[in-house]
Amino acid sequence: MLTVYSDSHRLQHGQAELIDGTLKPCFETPSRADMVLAAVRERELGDVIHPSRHGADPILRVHDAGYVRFLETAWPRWSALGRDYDALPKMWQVRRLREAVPEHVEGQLCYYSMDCGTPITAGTWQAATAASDTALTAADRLMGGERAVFALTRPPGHHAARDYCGGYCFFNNAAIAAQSLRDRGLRKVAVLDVDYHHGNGTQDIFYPRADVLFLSIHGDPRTEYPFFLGFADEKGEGEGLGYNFNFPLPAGSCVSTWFVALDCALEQIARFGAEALVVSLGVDTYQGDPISRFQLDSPDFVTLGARLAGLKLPTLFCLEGGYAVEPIGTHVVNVLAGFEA
Ligand code: SP5
Ligand code: ZN
Repeated sequence: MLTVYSDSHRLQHGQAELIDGTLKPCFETPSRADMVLAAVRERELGDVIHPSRHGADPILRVHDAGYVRFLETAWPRWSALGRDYDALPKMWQVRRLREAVPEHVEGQLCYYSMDCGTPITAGTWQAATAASDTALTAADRLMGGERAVFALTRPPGHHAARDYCGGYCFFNNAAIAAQSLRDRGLRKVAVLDVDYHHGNGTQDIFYPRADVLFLSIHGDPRTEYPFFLGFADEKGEGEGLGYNFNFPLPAGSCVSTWFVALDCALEQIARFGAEALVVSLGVDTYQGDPISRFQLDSPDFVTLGARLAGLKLPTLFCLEGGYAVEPIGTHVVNVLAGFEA
């Protein structure tokens, strides 16, 4: 399988995230992508190519223009205030507060963020645009006839909604790729999110639409991040009603429960008549993940890949979460090798 990868991911190297009430070193680190690339090479998955630049247009197909401008200008404006540390928000636009976009970078940071775990750094813009270029280059190759392509995207994307960042995500790489496939002529695209956390950003982007089916299997938001979206009764709106499927599972759910949900999701994708599949591939479902609570073990990721291959669709994988850094490469490549077996 072809892999698309850019070293520019290293430019996103946040210092700290707010977790359990204190600032802790970021779980989302450059070493994650380094480990995945090392496993791709070691297991001889296939060629590794660099992304080509696609500019802002394909990003603006799924993200709000004001949000994109904010991400581009946030660091220069923040550092112009004499701040040489990462930008993190300190409040949110909650119920009954004004919805107007503030003028000051500090206010905009709060307005355009979902949490305090997603630091904007000197290199965030470059890293995030390189990640979306990685997904877009993978989409190009898929349209060129590849059966499957792996976009080794970092920072991840699935928590990034139309107009906010969060959950370590800035641009929604999987959504940008799915939209690109639509814009190049595919009529129906499915996005399946197997990360431990609900893909709130991808759901937000495609919620009113019937041309992109979104499905997510994740820890139940009654107890798990991102708390405010990902319930089973969220089914889409307007024309999109019936084209959004959430499979929330209790934290601690066993492997067989997880695979039952996967089978339900796969059945819906087949029924929909998808012409291509985009997989938001988080491996934080692993039993040893430090911030998640499912039970998958290394061989289960091979099974996941094999099940996905059963759909017989052109498939684009985008890397999302997975915070047990040492085995992350094994788990990701297990999925991809299981797909190809
Ligand atoms: C892409 C992705 O997987 N993003 C996940 C973001 C989750 N951030 C908040 C995690 C909070 C987990 N709390 C567990 C505390 C362990 N002591
Ligand atoms: Zn996750």
